[in-house]
Formats: sequence, structure tokens, C-alpha cells
Amino acid sequence: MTEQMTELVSRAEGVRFDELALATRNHGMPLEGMRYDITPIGMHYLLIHFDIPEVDASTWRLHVTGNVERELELSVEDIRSRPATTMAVTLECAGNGRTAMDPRNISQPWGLEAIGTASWTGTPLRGILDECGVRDGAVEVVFTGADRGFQDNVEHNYQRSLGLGECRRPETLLAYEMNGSPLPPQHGFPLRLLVPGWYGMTSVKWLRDIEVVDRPFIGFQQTSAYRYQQHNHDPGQPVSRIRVRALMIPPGIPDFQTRRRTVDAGAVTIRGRAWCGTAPVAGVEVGIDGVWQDARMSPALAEFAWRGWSYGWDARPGEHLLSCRATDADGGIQPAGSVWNLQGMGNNLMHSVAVTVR
Ligand SMILES: Nc1nc2c(c(=O)[nH]1)N[C@H]1C(S)=C(S)[C@@H](COP(=O)(O)O)O[C@H]1N2
Ligand SMILES: [Mo]
Repeated sequence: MTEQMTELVSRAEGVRFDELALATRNHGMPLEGMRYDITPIGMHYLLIHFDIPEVDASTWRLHVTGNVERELELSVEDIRSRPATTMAVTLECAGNGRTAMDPRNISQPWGLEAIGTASWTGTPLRGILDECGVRDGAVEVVFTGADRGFQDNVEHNYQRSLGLGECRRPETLLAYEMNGSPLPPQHGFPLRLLVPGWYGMTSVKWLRDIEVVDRPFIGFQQTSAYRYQQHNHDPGQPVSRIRVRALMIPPGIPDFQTRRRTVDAGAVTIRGRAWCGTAPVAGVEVGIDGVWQDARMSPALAEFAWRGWSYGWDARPGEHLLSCRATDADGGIQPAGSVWNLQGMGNNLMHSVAVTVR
């Protein structure tokens, strides 16, 4: 972490213009989008560090190199001719919830909407690794996107690595379709890595190079960004799998500017979704003014996709605070408030919505 990054940590209440510029490029999914099992394309959240690269699918090639018996050069058609898998996967940005941290890191100023669930189609990465023949001594695989820019004064293509064991999991895909259509430009056309269960940064878009390496990768997005750090000189722990989280569809109707909710008195069904990348979701509790009850759970859409939940509330006139929190099968819970870290990563604080019942 450089000194510059410390200066970027601001106590300012107001969102800065550079944050606003990032926020308009990288949109979240409106929480009412949780009503759909599969998020419509265009409603799914987006996070793009640099520019969407210009890609000509007819000349585009994926290069597989490094510690392998046979290097590969594959066209989109070559990859589409491999065995295909389709699965629903919930993605979440590791910075989701960042603006709830104080002071916050000046970066994409996410509220809680950096989520989405798509139906992804691709070929399992392990098939490609078997084809190229990973040699002894390999430890990781480095994935390079076609997009390039500066972050913290470091010029680089967006690159991340993943351990060989995770690469060989059956659900780790080289994905070329989203919701049954070719990937749209903003989601990584023509090919992206998709690592179910991991925060979104691992799923490298506009994938151009796969390099099998025999030592840990130390690129910017691996060793500087995406760390749980307490201060500048803290190397921190790497961000990896998605922490357990439940979110609710805010009930009633909003105020245009403040988003403050108004709900009619009577029977209200509170609905939402819950997901977790480290273990299955065990359950969701709903808090009404601090009194907690179990929600009714629907089955998960797929192993790495969200579960629906609902709760019947008898809304009485007055001011109320509605909350939800999920637990996972390993006993993981959501904290009541933000657990601070320098980069604003993995903030799975419980979700609360204030409502006025009339
Ligand atoms: N090449 C490339 N891949 C990338 C990114 C990027 O900026 N460039 N952003 C990452 C981050 S931080 C997230 S959260 C996900 C977002 O995926 P989506 O935009 O398809 O929702 O893509 C990841 N893959
Ligand atoms: Mo992200």
C-alpha cells in the first residue's frame, strides 16, 4: 500500500466528484431486482476498473502459456466446441458496503447494490488445464484481461491469480454466455473467468491470457488491492470468498430523493435473498425494531446462487426499523455494524431499512 492510498482515505461525508464519476460508470443492481431469480442483463451490477476494451471476436485468441506441456491458442469457436456447463451464480463485488465504513476508502462508492445473479455458460477451466498439461511445480494460474490503465500510479492490465486447486474445481468456468446470450461488452466479451463463491474481482473479464506459474503472482490487483488491511504498512489478508449476506427488497414506496420508505398498515410480506461463498446459507432472521424471528426460506437456485426468503409482518402505524441477517452452515454470521478495514472490503454488515407505516 502506498502513501498515496492513505491520502485517498477520507472522512468527508460528501461523495467526491471522482467517486460520482466511478459510480455512474459502475452501477449497482436496484434491490427490487432481487424479485427476479435471474437478474436481467443490464440490471446486474457492473465493476470496470479501466475502459471496456475494444475486441474483434474474429481475431481474438486466448493464449494458454507458462508451466505447461503444450501451449494453446484458442479462438472463441474453439472454446465453444469444448464441453459446456450452464449455472446460476451470484456475484458480489468485494467493495459492496464500502460507503458504510468511516473513514471510507475513496473508490467505487458502493451502497449495498453491488450484486447480481446470472445464468452463465462456459467450459470448465480444468478441461483446458488438462489439455495443456500442467507441469510439476506449478502453483497458480494468472489471468490477464485486455483492459489496461493506472491504479495508484501503477500501469497494468487487469490481472488476478488463483491457486491450482481452485482452478480445478468443476464450477470454475471460462464463460462466454450470460443469460443465454453472448457476453455483453461490459461483462467481458468474448470470454471471462467465472469463479463461483469468490468475490467478483477474481472473475477476470475480457480474458486474453492464462499463464500457469510456479511462484505466487505479485501483481497490483493481487498484492496491493483486495486485501483486508488495518493500515498502510499492513500486508493484510487476501480477499477471497464471499461472506454470508442477506438483503431485503425495501418494502412500500420510496421518496424520490431520500429513498425513505412509506408502508401501508396491515399484512406486509418482506422478501429478500441470501447467499454465501464459504458455506451454504443456513437461514435468515428478520428483526422488527430489534425483535428477531426466522424467515421462511426457499431453496437455493443453485449451489453458488442466492436463496430467496420471506417474512410475514403485521405492520402497525408508526416508525419502524426492519433488519435482516443470514447465517451460514459453518456458523458464520453477519455483524450488526461495519467491521472497518482500509480498503472497505467484505463489509457484510446486516441490512436495515427504516420505514414509516401509515
Ligand atoms: N478485466 C477485468 N476483469 C474484472 C474487472 C475489471 O475491471 N477488469 N473487475 C472485477 C471486479 S472488481 C468485479 S466485482 C467483477 C464485476 O463483474 P461484472 O461487472 O460482470 O458484474 O469483475 C471483475 N473482473
Ligand atoms: Mo469488485
